Parts: sequence; C-alpha cells; structure tokens
Amino acid sequence: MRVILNPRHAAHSPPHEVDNGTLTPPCDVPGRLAAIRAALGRRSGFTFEDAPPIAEGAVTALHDPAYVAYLREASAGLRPGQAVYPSVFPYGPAPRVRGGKALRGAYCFDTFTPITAGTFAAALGGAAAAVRAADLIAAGERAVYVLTRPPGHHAERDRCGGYSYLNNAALAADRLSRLGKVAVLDLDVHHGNGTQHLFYDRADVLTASIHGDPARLFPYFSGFDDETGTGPGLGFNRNFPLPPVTDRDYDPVLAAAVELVGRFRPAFLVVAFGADAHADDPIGGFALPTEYFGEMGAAVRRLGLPTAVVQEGGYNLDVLGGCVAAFLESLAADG
Ligand code: SP5
Ligand code: ZN
Repeated sequence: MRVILNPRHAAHSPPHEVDNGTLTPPCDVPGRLAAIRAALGRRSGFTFEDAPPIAEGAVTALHDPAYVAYLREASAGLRPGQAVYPSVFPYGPAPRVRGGKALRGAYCFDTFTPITAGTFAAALGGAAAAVRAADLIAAGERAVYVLTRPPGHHAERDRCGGYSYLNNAALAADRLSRLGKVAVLDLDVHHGNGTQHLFYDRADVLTASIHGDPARLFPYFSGFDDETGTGPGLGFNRNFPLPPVTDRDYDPVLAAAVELVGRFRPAFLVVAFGADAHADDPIGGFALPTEYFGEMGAAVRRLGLPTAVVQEGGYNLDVLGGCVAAFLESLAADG
C-alpha cells in the first residue's frame, strides 16, 4: 500500500494545550507520526512517499479563504516556540470581528488547538497528502493511506479545533466528489464535527461517524444521533454515539455503519481513521484491543470500494502504530 506522508508535519509541535485553565502536555506530538511510520516499516507491503506541495487554492474550495489567510498570517507572525490561543469567543446576536483577539476566538472553537509558527505549513502539507491520496484513488489505486498530523476531522469551514486546522479527509472527499458519490466513514473516537459541518447540506457526500457520546466526550456540542443533515443533505449524515465500549458492543454498530455506506453505493470511500478508541488511549475512554482494528479494516475491505484512509487521532505512542498496521493490513488483504 502506498503511504503518503506530510513532509511538513514536524513544523507543528505545540508546546502545550490548555484544558480547564491548566497547561497540559500536548497530545498531538510529532512522535505520533514517527511511531506509525516505524510500525509500518517493520511490516512488508508499505511504500512511503512525500506529498507534492499544493497551492492554497486547493483548500479554499472547501475552507473559507479568509480563515485560511488567517492561519497563514497568524503562523507567519510568530517566532519559534510561541503559541497563540483564543481567550474570548464570539457572543451575542451579531458578534463583530475586527481583529486582534476577536480573530483568535472567531476562527477557533476550543483551547486545545494553538497556532504556532509552523502550524500553517504543517496543515497545508497534510492537505497536500490528502489531495494526493484522492488523486491516486481516482487513478485506480485500491487503497492509499495518508500518514499525517495535525489531524483534520474537527476543522470546520472557518474554524480550527480539536487539534485540527484543515480538514484533510473532507478535502479528499470533496475532490473525489467531482467524479462520483463519496462516503466518509469516521472511526476516530471523537465525532467528526468538521466533516459533518462541511457536508451537512450535500447529498453527494455521505458522512457517517462512530464515536463517544458527545454528552461526555469532546467535541461535546455535536455528534448526537438526531443530526441527520439539512436541505438536500437530509438523510446523508449519520452519527453513531456510543458509551465507552469494548469490541463486543462496538461491532454491531460498525456493521450498521458499514451497511449504511454500502447502501449509499458510493464510487469512493474516505476513512477518517483514529486509534483513540484503543483501551490504552489517554483521552478516548473506550476499550478496544489492538486486534480489533484489524476487524475494522476487514469490515471496510468487504465494501470493495477504492479507499483513502486519512490519519486522525490516537495518542498512546506504544499502541498507535500497531492499531494502524492492523487496520491497513486487513484492509489490503486479498479476498
Ligand atoms: C483528532 C482528535 O482526536 N482530536 C481530539 C481532541 C480532543 N481534545 C480534548 C483533550 C482534552 C484532554 N487534555 C489532556 C491533555 C493531555 N495531552
Ligand atoms: Zn479523536
């Protein structure tokens, strides 16, 4: 399987995140990518290549150009080691955004997702990798894996959050949607709010997400099962919120989500893949064993669709690579 790397990922290495008013160690660290790459390198069948660069215009098809310019300019204005966080968020019936700290809160929905000097370069490199994977799938590859960070599935049209800045999986799906219907299956333990938001009114891209119940897990404000789309997109978004489960209770939900994808008859599949539903993940709270990620890969393989797998979360460096390898090896297996 071809693995498309984000050559600029390490430029984004936030010094910390803010949780409940406290500086905590960052979850999304460069070592995540290194751990996955090492695990795949120990197995046969994976080849690695850097994504060729893309122009900003490739992401402003989906993201707000003013938001993308904000990310670029905010990154450019920082020295190495500096990090910018929102302190104030939009409020009231007609919030006005004229600069300064209003911009930070207008373009970001949490305090986990700082902008640093290298953030824009890293985010654009990840988008480039996703675009490259989409083009390879369109050209006939059966399965391609995007090995990138920072993640993307929490990024909305004009807002970063959840360690995500540009929505890599959504960019791949949008690109493929010019050629046929696309399904996005989100297996990260957190709701893919950004992807849902970007395609909420569209019938040509089905979005389905299995995740921890937002009543108790990030991103808290979305991911409930009555969010099903709007306008022409009504019925083309589906959420499968779960309590913290083991593989036994996850499995029938995975089967239902995969069946939903199959019934949609997409030409292409994009999997937003997270390993943060693993039992040992520090923030997910779920209880899946490493081997179960192989079952997930097998379920996706049985759909028989050209598939781009995009890396999202997964924060235990000791188990992350094994989960990814198990998923991809099952996805690529014959039969
Ligand atoms: C892509 C993805 O999985 N994003 C998840 C974002 C969840 N952020 C909430 C984390 C709050 C926990 N803070 C503890 C910091 C330890 N690194
Ligand atoms: Zn996650």
